[in-house]
Amino acid sequence: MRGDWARAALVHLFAAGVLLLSAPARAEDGYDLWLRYRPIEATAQAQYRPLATAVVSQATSPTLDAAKTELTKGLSGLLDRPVGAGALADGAVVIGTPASSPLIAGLKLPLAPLGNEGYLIRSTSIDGHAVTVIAANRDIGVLYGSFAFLRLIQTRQQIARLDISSAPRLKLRLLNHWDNIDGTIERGYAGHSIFDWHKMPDYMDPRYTVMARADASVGINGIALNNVSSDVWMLAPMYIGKVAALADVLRPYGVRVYLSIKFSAPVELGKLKTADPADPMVAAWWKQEVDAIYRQIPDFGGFVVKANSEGQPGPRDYNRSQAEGANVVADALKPHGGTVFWRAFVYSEKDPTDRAKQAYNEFKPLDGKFRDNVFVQTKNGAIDFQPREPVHPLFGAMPKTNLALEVQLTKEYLGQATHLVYLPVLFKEVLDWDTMAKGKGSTVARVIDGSLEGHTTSAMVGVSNIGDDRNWTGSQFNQADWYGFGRLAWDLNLTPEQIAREWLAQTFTNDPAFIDKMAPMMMASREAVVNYMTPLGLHHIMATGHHYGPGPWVDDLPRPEQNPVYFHRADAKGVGFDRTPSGSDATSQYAPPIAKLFAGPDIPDRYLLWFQHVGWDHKMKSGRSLWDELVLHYDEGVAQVAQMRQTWDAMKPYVDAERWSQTAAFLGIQAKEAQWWRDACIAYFETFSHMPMPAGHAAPPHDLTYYKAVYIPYAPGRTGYTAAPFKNTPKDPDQNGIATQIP
Ligand code: GCV
Repeated sequence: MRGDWARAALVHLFAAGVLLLSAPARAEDGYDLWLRYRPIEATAQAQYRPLATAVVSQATSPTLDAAKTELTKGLSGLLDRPVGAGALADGAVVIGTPASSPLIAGLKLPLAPLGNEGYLIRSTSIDGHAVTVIAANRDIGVLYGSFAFLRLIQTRQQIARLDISSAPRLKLRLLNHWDNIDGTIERGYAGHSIFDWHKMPDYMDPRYTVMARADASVGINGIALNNVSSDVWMLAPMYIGKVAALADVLRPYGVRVYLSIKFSAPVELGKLKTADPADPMVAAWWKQEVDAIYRQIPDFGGFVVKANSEGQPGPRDYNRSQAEGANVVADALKPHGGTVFWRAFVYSEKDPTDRAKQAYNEFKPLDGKFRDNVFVQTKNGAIDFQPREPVHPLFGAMPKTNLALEVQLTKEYLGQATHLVYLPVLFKEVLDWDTMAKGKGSTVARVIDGSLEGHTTSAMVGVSNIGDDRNWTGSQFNQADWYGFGRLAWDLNLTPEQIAREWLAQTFTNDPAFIDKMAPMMMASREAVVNYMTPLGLHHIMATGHHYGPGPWVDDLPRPEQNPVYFHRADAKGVGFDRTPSGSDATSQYAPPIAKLFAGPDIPDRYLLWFQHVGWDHKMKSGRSLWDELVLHYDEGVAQVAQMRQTWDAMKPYVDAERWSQTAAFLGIQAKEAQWWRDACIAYFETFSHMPMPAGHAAPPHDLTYYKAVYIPYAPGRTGYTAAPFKNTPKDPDQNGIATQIP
């Protein structure tokens, strides 16, 4: 009896011990991103341990040391035993370049095709020892290869017979932080800026290094530090000193710094009379300014410029073209190897032309006029980062110009911090889009990688979603957009599903029971947001200013081309923007087969209301009327979010409490807001269609007045946004008893 009791107690203790050992080592809040390096399952440890016993690095440099540190940290964590730097032995991981490592040089590896950033990982033997080598031409390739090696273990790939080589498809893979010097972030939903300019350079927050590691782990090799709607102070000497200190922190990780500049800087900072790019004094000022930057930051990346856009100054102020503006800055950067990212996001309230056409009209005639160190940085669509947009017609239309693709990671129009929307699906839709510019197969991917027109440089840019929240990006799942952006920019052939799977494995657990449910949920999440916000080609019907929540009724903004009613054009006859030849003729900015498709009856449903104004009873491909189809899509979106919540509920056993609860709460917010979107939009469009709800679909619970009165004065992310209500919003909602809360 005594023995039985003792045995039982032992069994319990053992069970408790096992539980303790297998429980997450500490509470997780998302800070460690996908670089958590928590111990993998014991069986997997047994497999991997003999193949990763020590790290052999025969030289030191900041980048090689970063690689060594990452490997020893990662391997020790994943394999749950100390893996240090050591000597050549069985199972060693030998890292280096032929120049820095005699062991690597002796192997005579085929590194030439890998360029400056590529890497090779190979299982081989050195002096009779079975080893893994991580080799590259440059130290940065070794760092990228080290992250890739760790990823193999994190995702439980075999590492016994490796022969992998990889080089990035795009040369420049950049994030644009829209951070202001005062710590706010335009369209930032993850807290304040992580850059504490006031304390730099004396205090360099360790988070800068963690961020650089994360960027490097997915191959991001440059960041613009400040908002494209730029503050001229950023170029002042006191800030350049701080930027130099930050560049020192980021350099070992292969991340170069860029700055957004204000075109009027020669006047505002330089005290010149003009910023006219044709004025020799202006050119000389830019040269002197740029030379001064490079004296402190020899590998400075260059400038991002938002000119003559949304109130920003630019060359048009002096009757000069966008190309003349770009070139004066490019000429100053050229001797130092710097690059200009000149944004094509231009539209004017003074131009009555369809806003979707304006950038093309202005930039297309300038094809071939930009210097070779200029990229025309073009948003994925011609309006503004909508849940779905047809691709910007400039892609494929400027063969003699370097075009960079700009996508937005911070979800300004897609539910901001809390909605779970996995963006690589959107990015891939854009990259795979066939512009038909040179016949079939002229995809956006081939435009931006330079292969379509034989350009030697290439770039993709993501508007960052990083802030000082503990989880960096405002939600756990927004991290996947940062991760996925980098992975895709490195390898445009990856599928969003592959990326989701590897991100899930690293960020949560490798358990197939988790991943097989979560990857499809992430994949479906993008279509869900399209459905509950802007189905069938609707666009830009968000509330104004902050773009949070529905506002299809807004018609009173001083700039007409920013009003939601401008975009949907609902009337008694129907809805949609006629961009066919009988309307604004924006369709003709696309290659002829696409123009014809978009202007004709075979247009895919998903772009219908973007390009055509159709009757409420228009017969859709499904046989249903447009009105019924619209309602069905809104309801489908709401149902998809309900499904996502159910899926996540079932994932509770696989996820630590803190990250699970936060995500569950955010999905709750998303469900509430999806319903709000659906109800408000149906209530609004019904005032035009006057059609009954399709059978089985409930009418919105309130009338339109109710939804119009919802007033959110301080939604985050809007720099300079004032809380003053617009005409449509009752000034004193309580007085007339109208709700101001999200229903
Ligand atoms: C930085 C949209 C956003 C602005 C942003 C602008 C841009 O209009 O709402 O906040 O400004 O795009 O990309 O320049």
